[in-house]
Amino acid sequence: MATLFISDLHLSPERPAITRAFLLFLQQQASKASALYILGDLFEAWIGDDDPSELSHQVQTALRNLCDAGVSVWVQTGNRDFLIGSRFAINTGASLIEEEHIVEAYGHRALVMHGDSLCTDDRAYQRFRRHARNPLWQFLFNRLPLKRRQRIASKLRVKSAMANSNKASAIMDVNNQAVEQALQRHNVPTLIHGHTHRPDRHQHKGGERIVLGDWHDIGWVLRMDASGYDLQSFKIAAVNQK
Ligand code: LP5
Ligand code: MN
Repeated sequence: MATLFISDLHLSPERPAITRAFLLFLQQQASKASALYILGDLFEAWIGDDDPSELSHQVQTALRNLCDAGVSVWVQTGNRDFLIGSRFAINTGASLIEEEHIVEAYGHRALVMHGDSLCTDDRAYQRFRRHARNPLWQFLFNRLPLKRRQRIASKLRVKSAMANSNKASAIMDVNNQAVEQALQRHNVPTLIHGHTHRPDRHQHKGGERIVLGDWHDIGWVLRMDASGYDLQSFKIAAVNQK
């Protein structure tokens, strides 16, 4: 048995291959695990738990089936799907976890985060984040009609892509001091996160940082079991051809 970690699938109706790969992953791999942690940005953009789209329904049903099969599912939100809320949790049976959460299993202890809050050099993003996470803005956004929310989300995505194309790559990576402080704050030897789309394993002063990858032509999953951690990738096209 193992505990699995994934993040940054960015599921959207425009990329059906990723959704198919995710559904296969749940059936074939996650169903054999003891727990699945989704560390944010499962969706390209989540505009509220009342979204009646086919994708939203399909994904929630698949997660519900996994939970019903006895796998514990934990969902952390990212900068694209921070509006996932209690209705999603009830529909799926998954537990929503805080933005800094400790996982203890198989003799390991790890801090899991989406990763965006570690990118402290990206001042423009951190400013945007403070507004987007403001409960008042979220309350007002949630009350807008669905179509309007969809339009705002698409506009934000375009603005974000434009802003990113002008940012130096290093600014969009984590800040080492923020990483070391997080390891120290929680007194853990391992930090697992996504967001930066730079899958790798790094040694820091206070411990190891394992970075999950985003799903595009390949998918990424981190396995944690009694023998340690294993960051694995797999071809998404190959999964779909089966
Ligand atoms: O997401 P990605 O990978 O492109 O870049 C992120 C940061 N960008 C974001 C923005 C999201 O992509 C937007 C998705 C929203 C979906 C949900 C809608 C709910 C809205 C609820 C509001 C209460 O997270 C990007 C980082 C990058 O990661 C790397 O870390 O750099 O940060 C930015 O791009 C922020 C910009 O620097 C500044 C933001 C410009 C937005 C201006 C607001 C104008 C409002 C227009 C609304 C009509
Ligand atoms: Mn992200």
